[in-house]
Order: sequence, then C-alpha cells, then structure tokens
Amino acid sequence: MRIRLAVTVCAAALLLESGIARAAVIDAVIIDTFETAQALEVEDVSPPVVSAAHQIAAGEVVGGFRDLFVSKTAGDTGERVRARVNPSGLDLLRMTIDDASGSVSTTYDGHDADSNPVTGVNFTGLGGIDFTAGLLDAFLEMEVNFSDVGGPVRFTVFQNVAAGDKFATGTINVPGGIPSGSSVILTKELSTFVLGGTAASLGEVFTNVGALIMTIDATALAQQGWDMRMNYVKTRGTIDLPAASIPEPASLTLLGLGLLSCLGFRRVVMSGSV
Ligand SMILES: [Ca+2]
Ligand SMILES: [Ca+2]
Ligand SMILES: [Ca+2]
Repeated sequence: MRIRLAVTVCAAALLLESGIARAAVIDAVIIDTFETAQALEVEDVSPPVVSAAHQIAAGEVVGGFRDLFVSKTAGDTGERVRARVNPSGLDLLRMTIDDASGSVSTTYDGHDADSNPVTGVNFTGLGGIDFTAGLLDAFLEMEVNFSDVGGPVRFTVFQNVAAGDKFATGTINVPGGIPSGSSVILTKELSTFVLGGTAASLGEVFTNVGALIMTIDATALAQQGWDMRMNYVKTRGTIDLPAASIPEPASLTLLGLGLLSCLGFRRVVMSGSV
C-alpha cells in the first residue's frame, strides 16, 4: 500500500517534469511581511472605545506605508489591547489582548494623514494595483505562527476610486489552539469575496486596488483575550507554463533525476516496510 502510493506520487511528478502538464503557484502581491517595527497599545477602561493609530514607512509593505490601529471595546483599566510588528527580530505581527475585547487593524493605503481604518482610508492610495498579477485562481494567503483563542481576520479591499464606495470583503477564520512556533497556512480564494457598495465585479476590484484593510477582530465575547502572531499576508495564483511536446535537455535531466529519486524513495519505502 505504501509502495503503490510512492509510485503514484512519482508518476505525477514525472508527468509535470516531462512537459505534458505544467502549472505552478507563485506569489502575486506581497501585502506585508511584518519587518518594519511598529508598536501600539491602549489600556484605559472601555467602553467608551479607546483607540490609537500610527503610520510608518515600510519598504516591505504594499504601497510603502503601514497604518496600524488598535481599538479596545471592553475591559478594565490596565487590560491591554496591544499590537507589535517585529518586536523581537521574528518579523511577525504580534497581537496581545489581556482579559479584554478589541481589534487590531492594518491599513495599506500609501502615505496619508490618518491611520484610522474607519475615518482615514485613502481609497486611491495604492494607485490601482492588480492583486491577481494576471495569475489564475488567485487567492489571499496568510501564515499564522500562534493563536490561542482564535477568531476572524476580516479583509476589505477597495477598488481604486476616490469615493470608496466600491469594495469587496472576505474573512479568514483563524483557529484557536495553534502552538507557538507553528506555521499554519490559511487561504481564501479571491473569487469567494463578497461585493460591497456599488462595485460591479470582483475582477474590477481585485485588478485595480486602491486600498486594503485587514482587521483582526476580537470584539466579540468569544474572542476575549485572543493572542495571535502572523508572519505574512500576500496574494498568490497559478501560472500555466506552456506544455512542451518534446522535452528539452534540461527537462530530460530533470526526468532522469526524478526517476533516480523515485527509485531511491521506493527503495527506502520498501526497506522501511520489511
Ligand atoms: Ca497610510
Ligand atoms: Ca490611512
Ligand atoms: Ca514575516
């Protein structure tokens, strides 16, 4: 049984290498890899809502600037809602919420005067970026490295029009119980986003993006005290490589290497099964 599985996997790999069918998933747009350090926290009693906002120039971020925003919607004095980007050299967005409720948002809208995602979005700040990069079956991907409680991460993607009335929304639900140091990849196909406002089609929004808001939403009681760490957010998609009728020398070398590795793998599996 195990040997048959190994042979099937090898056959699929050889098909890809021999040029009969070739496709690859590659990055489209890097939204944020969380390297440029930034930190905010609020700890006053809430309600009423207390919040803080800050923008920083960040070369690794789409549009060159990251607007960070923290909001506390319930909790006693001293209970923090805190967001830190790269606090200790790990290139992560780290959200820490004490026994309180709130949210952490990052807005990508270029350089502007207001970092509040409700009142201060420059809907044309990114100038019309194609989030699919022309790839097929494009999707949003994030890597989570820790999550205790779990909850929704909400994305609002604005078409590049000044009124901000054309947008699409989508949510990735982050599970709880993800141990520290994990690498959990979560994705959402762009075709599954929901149109908002007067947007005519998802294609028109995602190929002409003016701004993006990501909100880690821990305002609900079920998300009280949620802590989470995230490594990156980006869009990816599939590229079809032209199928070659006759394998080129480089492909033949790959084919040979594939065969050798298959034989080796099979030997390991067989010897392992004795
Ligand atoms: Ca901004
Ligand atoms: Ca802004
Ligand atoms: Ca990172």
